[in-house]
Parts: sequence; structure tokens; C-alpha cells
Amino acid sequence: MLTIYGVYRSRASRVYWMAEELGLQFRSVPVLQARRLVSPLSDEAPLNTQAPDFLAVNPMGQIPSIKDGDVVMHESLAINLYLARKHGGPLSGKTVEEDGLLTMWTIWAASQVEPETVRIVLTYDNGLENSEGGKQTIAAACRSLRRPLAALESHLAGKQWIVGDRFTVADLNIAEVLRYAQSEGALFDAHPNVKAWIERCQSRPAYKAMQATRGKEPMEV
Ligand SMILES: N[C@@H](CCC(=O)N[C@@H](CS)C(=O)NCC(=O)O)C(=O)O
Repeated sequence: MLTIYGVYRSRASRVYWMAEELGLQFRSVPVLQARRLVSPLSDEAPLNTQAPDFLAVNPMGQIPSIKDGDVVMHESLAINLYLARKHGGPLSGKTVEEDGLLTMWTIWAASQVEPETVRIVLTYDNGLENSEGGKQTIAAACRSLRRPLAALESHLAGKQWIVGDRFTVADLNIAEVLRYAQSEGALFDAHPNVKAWIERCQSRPAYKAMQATRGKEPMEV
């Protein structure tokens, strides 16, 4: 059975959403981010990203990771490409060409979008969004997101989904990366195709199921 290491309040949410979409049975091993703990290496600390037992799974000390038979994988977006390809169906590419586009859009999300959206979400996580420095960080990230969002806006003109005529792993991966910027409503108001598309993605039952479980997870540990 597929094992997912992580917690829902992390990038593991992407993999949990994917597993829901595919109707996969999985075992979830809760691994907390070490940065959320005062003494991650103490004997009483829950399993976390700096624990030797977890570093044996992912020497990078990051969640999510998966074990699937003999395969151990890290990198949330790559895990989703793997699960889509392994389990097939509409979320995966029907042709080599579609497969190439799913990979392209996923790498685009990781390289062109995520560094900026993470700056935004971390500013909020650290409670700095109303500080002068925090406001400047968010404004700079929003400026850097203008070009990728404009590109996505024109790509989505007259389209419901990123690749082909259906929801795929590319939609899921990009929607999860962009979710980190959703606090910035004006960014989405300025890109109505992107706004309507992300709402479509987030209205899917599998997304709602993932969010329902995430909502039950404690914010503080
Ligand atoms: N590129 C990696 C990034 C993984 C990552 O940075 N995960 C964070 C949680 S969202 C983490 O494990 N941080 C370790 C920590 O905070 O201790 C991926 O997409 O899987």
C-alpha cells in the first residue's frame, strides 16, 4: 500500500489531494515540520523532519515523501506526476505530447511560481503580513507573479483546464502552488480566467475532502 509521510498542513496536501482524486488507499505517517517544534530532537518530540528515523527516508529532511513498494520518492509535484502516470485515467497524459505538457507546466509551477507564492504564505505563517517588512515582501512577490499569472491568464482564455479538455495533474499541481498566494485577492481579481479556473479546481470533491481533513489538523503543536 502507498505510504505518505507528512501532515496536511504542508506541501503533503498536494499528494493527499492527488490520492483522493485517484481513489487510492494509503497509509499516512504523520511527520511534522521540525521548525514548528521547540525541541525537535528531544525524546518527547513527535516524529518530525529532523528525526533520524525520518532522515533515513528523506535525507533532505522535508515532507512529503512516499513509499510505494520499493520506490521511495520526495518532491510533492514529482510524486503527483508519478502517481498520475502509474494509475492512469484522466488525470494523466493520454499521449506522449500531453505527458510532455504536464511535465512542462509542473516544472513551470515549481520554478516560476512557487518561490514567490511561498514568500507570501511564509509571511502570513510568521504573522508578519501587517509589518512594514512583511508588506514589502508580499508586494515584491506579487510584482514577480505578474508575468507568470499573465501567461496563465492568456493560456486559459476560452479553456477550462490547463492541458486537454479535462482536469489533470497539471491543474492540481499549479492550483496547489498558487493557493499560497490566494490571500492576495487583487492578484486573482486582475486575472479572471485564473480566478475562475482555481475556483473550479477547488470545487472538486477530492479537494474538499483533503481540506476537510486538513481543517481537523491542529494549527499549533
Ligand atoms: N520542493 C519540496 C519542498 C518540500 C518542503 O520544503 N517541505 C516543507 C514543508 S511544506 C518541509 O518539510 N520543511 C521542513 C521543516 O520545516 O522542518 C516539495 O515540493 O516537496
